[in-house]
Amino acid sequence: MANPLFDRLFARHFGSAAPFLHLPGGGRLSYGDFLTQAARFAGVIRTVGLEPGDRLAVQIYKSPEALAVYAACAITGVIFLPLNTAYAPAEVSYFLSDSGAALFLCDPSKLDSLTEVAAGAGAQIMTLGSSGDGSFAEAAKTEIAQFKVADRSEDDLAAFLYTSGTTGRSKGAMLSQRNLLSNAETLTDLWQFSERDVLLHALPIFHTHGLFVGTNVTLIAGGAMLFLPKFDVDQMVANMTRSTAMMGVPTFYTRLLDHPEFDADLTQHMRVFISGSAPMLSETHAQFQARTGHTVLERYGMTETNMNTSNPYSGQRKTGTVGLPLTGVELKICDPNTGQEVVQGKIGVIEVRGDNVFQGYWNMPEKTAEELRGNGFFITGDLAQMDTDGYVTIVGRGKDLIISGGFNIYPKELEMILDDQAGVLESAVIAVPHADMGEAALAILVRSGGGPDLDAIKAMMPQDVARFKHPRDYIVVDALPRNTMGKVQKNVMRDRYGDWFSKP
Ligand code: MLC
Ligand code: AMP
Repeated sequence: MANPLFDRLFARHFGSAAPFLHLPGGGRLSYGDFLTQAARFAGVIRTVGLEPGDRLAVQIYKSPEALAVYAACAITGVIFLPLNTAYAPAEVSYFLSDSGAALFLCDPSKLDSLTEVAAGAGAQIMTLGSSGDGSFAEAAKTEIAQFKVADRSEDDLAAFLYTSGTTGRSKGAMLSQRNLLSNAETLTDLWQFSERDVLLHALPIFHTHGLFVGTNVTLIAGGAMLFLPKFDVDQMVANMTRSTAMMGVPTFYTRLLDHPEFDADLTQHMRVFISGSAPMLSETHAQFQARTGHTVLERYGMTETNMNTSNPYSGQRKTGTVGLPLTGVELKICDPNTGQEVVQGKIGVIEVRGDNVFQGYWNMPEKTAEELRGNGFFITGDLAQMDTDGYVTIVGRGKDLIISGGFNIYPKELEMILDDQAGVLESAVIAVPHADMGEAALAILVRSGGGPDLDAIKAMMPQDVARFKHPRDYIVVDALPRNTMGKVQKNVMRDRYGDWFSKP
């Protein structure tokens, strides 16, 4: 039986006493023990009736057990669908129904609020807590830890990751085993990860960065992770000397730079610091270099494509760029209107093709066709230029998207809700620079009649929308700026309110 994802990420670690996860309290979990747990979880997945190709959705807090569910999906050939733990029940409901998830795992504390949601979507519900508690973990205790590995090929789907769109409706990006494996193997080689590495891991494991980059690279290299439940700057500093490598979003780096104990001594043994998911400011690069002597290695990726480009490990790291296309990734910079490649040095939209590029959006052939060309190139929506050495610099986004602390916020999703509120004629949500999060959402509301009741709006939002998406502030105006064609000019508002979050 073949199963490339299991064979290349997990199989050789079976029975190994080598450390896989170091825990902040000082405990550690070997590869062998981790896989034994995963094999038991695989048993439960089969016992409750899931077959290869079925979807298992999880909204659980980061823990070794949560990661073992990912491994259990690889063993059983079930498609892993991790959800942001911040999503509200209404959002979870959509993901479960849209994906047709057969099983949903949630934290025991959320069982009451999510039971109906799962039932409404036709999914079974079980619980898995961050200390290994819950009905799923209980059921696993009676399963035998045997490796009945499902027969799968590289073309089979391994994961769905939902990503919102400019229309406001989330789309399930279908990732095949080949998508994940090709990218992780390329990155392991490029960044020279080995069994000697300990990755300081504070990212969530429901997104590409923490799951497919951080975890898969570690598994392929046979290294270990210092597995923190979430980013906490004191914990990062406390665990830095136990690690050899770190991956993070730019907010991790700015917060570390604000910590008084973060200096060259603390980081001198570190092999590499990698940043991505959002642009790192030149001043952050410069401060990091001045403080630690390390040049942050910046790379660029997407949910739909895994990683596309990276600065080199050994060659020149050009700060302000996202580096060179990865081996096996074809990258073109194209005219957004014609799709033709622009002349070298000109700005255009990045298009990429390769084994890293996803298989399309689940049940959305029209959306897939809009972004994934028939010839295999994916239109990223990121605006960039390439220098004469082939390094790519991202200069902006063609898509209306806010990236806040590495999480995506789609203005359209918020605008649709805000437009419906009493006293609001229309709304625009824009990205405004924010010292901590890079960008934050600012809502501009056009008053109708007596105007909106902002307190009522703020009170209404949490039921439907995850908190990280909520606008950080609201402004009420008489009209939005429009061009002569009547189109709302978000660029004018971004200029006008650009210092909103930095004003004293
Ligand atoms: C938390 N909050 C955020 C937020 N994170 N608000 C806006 N943007 C964010 N990213 C809000 C919470 O809702 C809460 O609001 C308050 O901040 C405190 O919550 P917290 O959980 O204590 O926040 P904190 O620990 O400070 O989290 C910030 C963070 C985290 C930056 C550490 O967001 C994070 O880990 N981001 C990483 C995201 C990531 O992995 N991206 C990769 C995507 S993959 P309130 O109102 O309740 O106080 C991808 C492809 C690629 O992009 O290239 O990698
Ligand atoms: P997501 O859809 O969450 O995967 O976010 C992907 C988007 O993050 C990309 O399309 C880019 O806009 C952005 N991104 C990722 N890495 C970088 C980077 N290093 N610099 C600038 N933007 C980035």
